[in-house]
Amino acid sequence: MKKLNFLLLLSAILIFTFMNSCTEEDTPEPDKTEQDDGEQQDDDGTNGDDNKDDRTEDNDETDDDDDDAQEPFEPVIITIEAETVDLVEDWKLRTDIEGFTGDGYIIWEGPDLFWKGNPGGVAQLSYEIDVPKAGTYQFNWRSQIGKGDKWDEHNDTWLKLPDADDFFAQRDASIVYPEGSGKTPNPKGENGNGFFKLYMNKTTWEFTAGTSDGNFHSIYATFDEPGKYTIIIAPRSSYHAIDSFKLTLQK
Ligand SMILES: [Ca+2]
Ligand SMILES: [Ca+2]
Repeated sequence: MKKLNFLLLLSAILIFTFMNSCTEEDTPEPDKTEQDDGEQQDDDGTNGDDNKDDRTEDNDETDDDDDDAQEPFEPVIITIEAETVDLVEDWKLRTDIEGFTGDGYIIWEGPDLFWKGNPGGVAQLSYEIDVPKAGTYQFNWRSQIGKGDKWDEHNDTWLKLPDADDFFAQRDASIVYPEGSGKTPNPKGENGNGFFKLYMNKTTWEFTAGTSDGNFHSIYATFDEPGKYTIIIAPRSSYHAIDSFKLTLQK
């Protein structure tokens, strides 16, 4: 009898430990709206780090075989330092703001380029990435407002993944595509030539990026095959400091 009680207690402890080991879901970003060019606090519900769900087998031999064996999801995260490209025009490599990774961060020190037509048409930077596994990836960059502390200034840059099989932004059931992609609906605010305006609202380094003014949609790209793909960024707001990019495979 004592032994049975002991086993029950042990099982309870194991179950409790297992439940605690399951990681929390990302919390969605609350809304906060604003003025100016109409963006929104995103509060980065988007941290792309895939929670790994390490299920350890509990040792009690009492029972059940693994609830049926699905292929375990293997996380894939692709990171690229933003400064690993030949900079053109007024893009600068800087190291003044601490906490960057790699050799520094890039920042557009030319004029603001919003609402001038031809989105993404000026001073493009092009990166080749190696996608090891087909699927849909969330795109984030690690960036911050690089001048002043107004949350909606110096906070956005153009992004396009021209050869991805799909390039879209999503918030819950709402999916948007950039103008020029041939797909609709399009996000609120400026977009075009297949470029999204990616914004964030922090004055510290954060992995977060979204589009659609006042309605933060996270950014995704689907690659039907593994292989080489292209990321193009282009300046929109001056002094948006970008440290690195991250693409995280979605389950
Ligand atoms: Ca802005
Ligand atoms: Ca960097």
